[in-house]
Amino acid sequence: MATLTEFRRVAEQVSNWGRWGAADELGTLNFITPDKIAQAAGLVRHGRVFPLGVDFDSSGPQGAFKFRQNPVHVMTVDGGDARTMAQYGPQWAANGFGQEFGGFFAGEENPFRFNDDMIVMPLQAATQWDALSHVYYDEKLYNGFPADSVTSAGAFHCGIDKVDGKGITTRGVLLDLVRHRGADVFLEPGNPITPDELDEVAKAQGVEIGRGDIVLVRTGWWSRFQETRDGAEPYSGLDWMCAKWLHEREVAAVAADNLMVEDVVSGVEGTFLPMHMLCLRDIGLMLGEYWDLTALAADCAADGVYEFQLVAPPLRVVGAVGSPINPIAIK
Ligand code: UVW
Repeated sequence: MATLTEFRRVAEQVSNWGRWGAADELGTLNFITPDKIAQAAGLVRHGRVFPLGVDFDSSGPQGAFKFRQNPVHVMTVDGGDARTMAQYGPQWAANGFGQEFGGFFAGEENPFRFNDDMIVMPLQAATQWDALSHVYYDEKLYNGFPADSVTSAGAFHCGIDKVDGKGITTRGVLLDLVRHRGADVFLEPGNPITPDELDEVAKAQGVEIGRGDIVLVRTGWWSRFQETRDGAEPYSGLDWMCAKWLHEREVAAVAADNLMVEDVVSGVEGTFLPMHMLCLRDIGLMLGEYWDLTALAADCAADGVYEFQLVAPPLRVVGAVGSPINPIAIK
C-alpha cells in the first residue's frame, strides 16, 4: 500500500497542467488530432457496429449506493391520454391548452397521435463519461482551476460541455483482461490489474497502444451483473499506478465495463479513488464507466483484431460533471 506522499510524487510526474496552456479544459483529448481521427476511420473494414451503452432503466447497477439511483422513466403523453383527451379535452380548450393541441383533442376525426416522456436520473447512473471536474483534491481541479468553480449552478470549469467539440472519436483499443486471465466471467476481487499486465495483454493480442487512443478495459463485471443484478459486487479493476501507464502512452481516455475503472480497494493509504484523482485531476484524462464490452470482445477474439473506430460523444449538458453516452465501436 502506497502512502499519500508517494501518491503526490507520482501526481507530479504525470501532471499535464499547463501542457496545452493555462486555459485548457480538454486535457488528453488534445492528443486526438485530425490525422488521428482520419486514421481511426480507416479501421472500419466490415461495417460491424457495436453499441457499448447499457440499458438506462430501473433495473440498472445503481440504487446499490445511497447517493445514486437508477433512471426513473416517466411517460408524460401516451396513447391512453389521447383517448382521454378526445373525451375530456374539449372542456380544457377554453384555457388555451386545447388550442395548441386542437388536433390532439379532436378525437376520432383526427387519427394522428404522439407520445412524450421524461427521465430523471443521476448522470452517473449507467454508461457515462466522467468529466474532468468529477473529482479533485487540495481544492484544485485539472489545470489548477479552483474546486469552488464547481457550484450548485454547475461546473464553470472542466464541465462535460467543454469537451463536446472533440466529438469524441478516435482509435479504440480493447484490452480483454477476462480472456487473458482465463476468468470464467469476471475478475474476482483481490487481484488488481497492474501496468505490467496491461503490457502483457496488449502483446498477447498483438496490438500497440499509442498517442490519442482510447483504451477499453474488459473486466467482465458487466457480464457478471447480468447474472447477479448486484450493483455493489466488488471486483478487480486497474491498480492506481495504471494511471502512469496511460500517461506514458499519451492515451486520450480510458473506459471499462465496471463502476469505477479502477480497483475497488484503494492502493493509497487512507484515501479512495486514487486513479480517478491522477487521471481526471492531474493528467486531464477522462474515465468511461459501465461500458458493455461483451459483444465487442467476442468479435475481437473471433477475428483477432482489437482496434476499431470509436465514437463516444457526450451530451452537451452545460456545467455537468459527467454525461450519459451510448458509445459505438465500428470495425
Ligand atoms: C465515484 O464513485 C465517486 O465516481 P465514479 O462513478 O466515477 O466511479
